[in-house]
Order: sequence, then C-alpha cells, then structure tokens
Amino acid sequence: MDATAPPSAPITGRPTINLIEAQIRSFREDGFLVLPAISTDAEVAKLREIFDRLFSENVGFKEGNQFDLVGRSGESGPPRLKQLINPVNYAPELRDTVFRANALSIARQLLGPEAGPAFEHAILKPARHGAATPWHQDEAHRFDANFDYNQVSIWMPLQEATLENGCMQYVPGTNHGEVLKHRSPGDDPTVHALETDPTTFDATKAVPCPLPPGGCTIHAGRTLHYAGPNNTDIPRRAYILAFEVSPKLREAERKFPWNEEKRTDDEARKRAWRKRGGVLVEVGRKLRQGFFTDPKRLIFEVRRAARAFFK
Ligand SMILES: O=C(O)CCC(=O)C(=O)O
Repeated sequence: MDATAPPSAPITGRPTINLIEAQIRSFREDGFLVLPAISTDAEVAKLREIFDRLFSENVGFKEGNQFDLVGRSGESGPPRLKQLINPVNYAPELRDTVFRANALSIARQLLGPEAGPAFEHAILKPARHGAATPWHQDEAHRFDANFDYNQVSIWMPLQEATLENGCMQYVPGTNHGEVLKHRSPGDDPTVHALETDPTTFDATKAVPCPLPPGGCTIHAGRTLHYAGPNNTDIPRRAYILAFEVSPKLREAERKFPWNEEKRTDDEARKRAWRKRGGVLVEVGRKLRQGFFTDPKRLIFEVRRAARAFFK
C-alpha cells in the first residue's frame, strides 16, 4: 500500500517475541510468514475500539489520508474498502503498543539492525459488502520507481481473519521476482488500489492465511498478495506496520507507469491540504520520526517531496 508520510511513532516498549532461524529461512524462501500472536487480547480489544472510532469519525479525510481503496471518483454509496494512512498521527496512544515493539524487533531480524518504521495503515472491510483487496505487490505502489526498496509489512487482524471475511493470501516465492505489471482496477486511474495483471502470475498457487485476533502475517515488498471480500456480519479490521531500510537510488532506470497515470480524489485532497500549510505538519511529523538524520533517508525524502511538488 501507498507510503505517503511516515508515522510519528517512537517505539518505547520491549519486544516479547523473537523469530527462530527456521522462521527467518522460511520468510526468505516464501516471502511471507505467519505468527499466531504478536499482541495481547487486551491490546487487540483496545485497538478495535480506537480503529472503530477513527473510521467512524473519518479522521484524516481532508488530509487525503482516509479514503476508499476501490471507490471511483464521483461514485456515491458506502465505501467498500476503507484505508487510513498513518493512524498513529490521529491516535497518539498507538505509539506505545506491544504490537509495535514486536513488529520492529521482527523487522530488524528480517531486514537488519538499521531497519526502521516506514509507514503504517489500517484497513476496514465493512460487514457484508467489504470488497476484495486486489492481487498486488506493495513495491508497485512506491511513488519513486528509481529506488531499490527492502521492506516488510506486518499485518495484524483485530478479530479473527478467515477466508469468509478476507484473510491474507500469498503466492509463495514471488518475493524473488521483479515487480510485475500493475494497473488500476477497471483501468480507472481515479481508483487508489492497484491490481497485478492476472496473466502474469498463477493465482491457483495462493496460500490463504487464516489467523486469530492479534496473530500476524509478515510479507516482503514483492510478495504477491490478496485478501477476499468480507461476506460476514462483522467488519474485518487490520492494522499494518511497514518497516524498511533506507531506500537506495538505483543505477538502472525503472518506471511504474500505473502510478504516473493515477488521478485519485485522496491525492487531490492531499495536495490541497499541503498547500494550505499541511506541508509544515508533514515536515514536523518526519522530524519527530528522525527521518532527516540518516543521509540516505534524507536524499530519498527530498527527492520524493520534489517529485510530489512538481507533479
Ligand atoms: O488488509 C487487506 O485487505 C490488504 C492489506 C495489504 O494489502 C497489505 O497490508 O499490504
């Protein structure tokens, strides 16, 4: 999913879990891993309340940070796949969680000690009419194709995740390939989501990953994944923390034309908000996060800001 602004979330708690060698090997081979628990029951119950409030109050909408991933511009009707970018900016109590401490520790085991938070998001598939999240690779969403990315996403459901409500599904081994051709669903560039061209992979190899509340899946930036529609009477909520090592400028040029074509309503709202002074808020959030202390990160951030400005 899109990484537009880093969360302002120092991580203070101590991790309570560690991966073993076999899990690290399995992640490297398959591009994903499933853990039965990364948080506690009490924390998950509290997070459910927080996210239900953030989604019902539509926080971040004017900043372009809350939107329907599969909605079309001008379409009326209830959203079918709501996403909130960097919820920690709207609920500071999310800064200090067992989930965050464990997720960072796991990310460092998988990516190396220099890995840090990249961004975070929450996804709500409403009861009965929650839409499928199309097949995609997260790296395809990256705004600047001319960097090499090394990232992991740690996906935690806030209730049981099942095939019926849209648990995560992965195609093993796709983490070793290139970024595949993507497009906007229905070839409509006003839709935020991306989908992989279905002729470029074999979806019959998908592995569904049902989970208890507070369990997690971990996937790499190129691992192909999908989550089905929510056909149950209960909303399917997920909280996702993404980590990365500072992206490095590539030698060979690369293009993600599907992103150049995008014309989403949330991006228009974000641009308008930045012009009204939101850009200062964003810089403040990045400063708090320490994004300007690592020279490689700084090059990446400055270049990204310049591209967003001149787009
Ligand atoms: O929660 C979902 O439906 C999809 C999540 C996803 O695509 C991701 O975390 O990269």
